[in-house]
Amino acid sequence: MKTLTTAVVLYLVLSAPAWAANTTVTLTVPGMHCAACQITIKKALNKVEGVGKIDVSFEKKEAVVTFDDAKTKVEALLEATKNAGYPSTVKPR
Ligand SMILES: [Cu+2]
Repeated sequence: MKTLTTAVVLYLVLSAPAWAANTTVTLTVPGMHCAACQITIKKALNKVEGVGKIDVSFEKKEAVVTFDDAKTKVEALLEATKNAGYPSTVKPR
Protein backbone atom coordinates (compact mmCIF):
# COMPACT_ATOMS: atom_id res chain seq x y z
CA MET A 1 0.00 0.00 0.00
CA LYS A 2 2.93 2.28 0.69
CA THR A 3 3.92 2.18 -2.99
CA LEU A 4 0.43 3.15 -4.03
CA THR A 5 0.39 6.09 -1.61
CA THR A 6 3.75 7.25 -2.95
CA ALA A 7 2.46 7.01 -6.51
CA VAL A 8 -0.63 9.05 -5.66
CA VAL A 9 1.44 11.72 -3.89
CA LEU A 10 3.86 11.85 -6.83
CA TYR A 11 0.96 12.19 -9.24
CA LEU A 12 -0.49 15.08 -7.26
CA VAL A 13 2.89 16.79 -7.04
CA LEU A 14 3.79 16.30 -10.68
CA SER A 15 0.44 16.80 -12.37
CA ALA A 16 0.12 20.18 -14.03
CA PRO A 17 -1.92 22.71 -12.12
CA ALA A 18 -4.65 24.65 -13.92
CA TRP A 19 -2.76 27.91 -13.58
CA ALA A 20 0.67 28.85 -14.90
CA ALA A 21 3.26 30.02 -12.46
CA ASN A 22 6.92 29.96 -11.83
CA THR A 23 7.83 26.97 -9.76
CA THR A 24 11.13 26.37 -8.02
CA VAL A 25 12.46 22.89 -7.38
CA THR A 26 15.64 21.67 -5.82
CA LEU A 27 17.21 18.72 -7.61
CA THR A 28 19.68 16.49 -5.84
CA VAL A 29 22.42 15.46 -8.25
CA PRO A 30 24.62 12.84 -6.56
CA GLY A 31 26.99 12.49 -9.53
CA MET A 32 28.06 16.13 -9.47
CA HIS A 33 31.50 16.49 -7.95
CA CYS A 34 33.29 19.48 -9.45
CA ALA A 35 32.84 22.81 -11.21
CA ALA A 36 32.86 21.15 -14.65
CA CYS A 37 29.89 18.97 -13.72
CA GLN A 38 28.17 22.08 -12.45
CA ILE A 39 28.54 23.78 -15.85
CA THR A 40 27.41 20.70 -17.77
CA ILE A 41 24.28 20.41 -15.64
CA LYS A 42 23.50 24.09 -15.91
CA LYS A 43 23.81 23.96 -19.71
CA ALA A 44 21.59 20.88 -19.90
CA LEU A 45 18.88 22.53 -17.79
CA ASN A 46 19.15 25.74 -19.77
CA LYS A 47 18.04 23.89 -22.91
CA VAL A 48 14.72 22.93 -21.36
CA GLU A 49 11.98 25.27 -22.54
CA GLY A 50 10.44 27.37 -19.81
CA VAL A 51 13.43 27.18 -17.49
CA GLY A 52 14.37 30.50 -15.92
CA LYS A 53 16.82 30.80 -13.09
CA ILE A 54 19.27 27.98 -12.47
CA ASP A 55 21.47 27.81 -9.43
CA VAL A 56 23.82 24.84 -9.38
CA SER A 57 26.04 24.08 -6.42
CA PHE A 58 28.49 21.19 -6.70
CA GLU A 59 29.36 21.58 -3.03
CA LYS A 60 25.78 20.84 -2.06
CA LYS A 61 25.27 18.53 -5.08
CA GLU A 62 22.09 20.43 -5.76
CA ALA A 63 20.51 22.39 -8.57
CA VAL A 64 17.82 24.92 -7.76
CA VAL A 65 15.72 25.50 -10.85
CA THR A 66 12.94 27.99 -11.43
CA PHE A 67 10.67 27.20 -14.36
CA ASP A 68 7.36 28.14 -15.92
CA ASP A 69 5.11 25.20 -15.12
CA ALA A 70 2.91 25.92 -18.14
CA LYS A 71 5.87 25.19 -20.42
CA THR A 72 7.70 22.41 -18.71
CA LYS A 73 7.53 20.08 -15.77
CA VAL A 74 9.83 18.48 -13.28
CA GLU A 75 10.14 15.27 -15.32
CA ALA A 76 11.69 17.27 -18.16
CA LEU A 77 14.30 18.66 -15.79
CA LEU A 78 15.11 15.22 -14.43
CA GLU A 79 15.34 13.91 -17.99
CA ALA A 80 17.69 16.74 -18.98
CA THR A 81 20.18 16.07 -16.20
CA LYS A 82 19.95 12.33 -16.82
CA ASN A 83 20.68 12.80 -20.51
CA ALA A 84 23.68 14.93 -19.58
CA GLY A 85 24.99 11.99 -17.54
CA TYR A 86 23.80 13.15 -14.13
CA PRO A 87 20.64 11.42 -12.93
CA SER A 88 18.87 13.56 -10.36
CA THR A 89 15.96 13.41 -7.98
CA VAL A 90 13.67 16.04 -6.55
CA LYS A 91 14.72 17.03 -3.07
CA PRO A 92 11.72 17.01 -0.71
CA ARG A 93 11.11 20.38 0.88
CU1 LIG B 1 33.02 16.94 -12.24
